[in-house]
Amino acid sequence: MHEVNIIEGRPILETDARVAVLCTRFNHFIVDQLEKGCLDTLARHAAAGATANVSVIRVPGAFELPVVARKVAASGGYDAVIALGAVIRGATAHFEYVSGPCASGIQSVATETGVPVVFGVLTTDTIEQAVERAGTKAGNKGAEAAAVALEMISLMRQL
Ligand code: INI
Repeated sequence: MHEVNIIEGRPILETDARVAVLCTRFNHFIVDQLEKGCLDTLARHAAAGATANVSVIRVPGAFELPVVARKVAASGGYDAVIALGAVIRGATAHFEYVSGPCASGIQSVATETGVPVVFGVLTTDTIEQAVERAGTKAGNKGAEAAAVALEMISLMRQL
């Protein structure tokens, strides 16, 4: 086997890395837990003083995440954006109208601006499933999103 050059991100929040965490107010009971998991993971992987460059931005609902993510990403002031929210089918008659545009909008922002925008939005059938993914038996989607953001910041810096 010939040697290959492997390029991969390291899960470290460097002092000069700027991260925006967008949190929806809708379903805040769940999203507050995602925010906690996210900030905790960032802090645990942060170089001394690095969390000073982490900003939390509150957004009305998941439908608004893409437009806010676009403004933040296009500002040039951030290395990654983490979008946190919860869309719960049982709680809305228009689940598809909110979750679909949210997911595709966030992906468009990332590809169009070149800034990683991490999809930390729960899309579940029930409130119980959302609770399970917000720091109980199925982990914490906010913490997972933070880990992805760290890896992506490091990866993008090497490319
Ligand atoms: N927003 C959410 O973030 N999650 C939901 O489950 C949800 N439901 O149930 O409708 C939701 N709706 C609000 C939406 O995101 C917008 O804020 C609203 O439609 C105004 O544009």
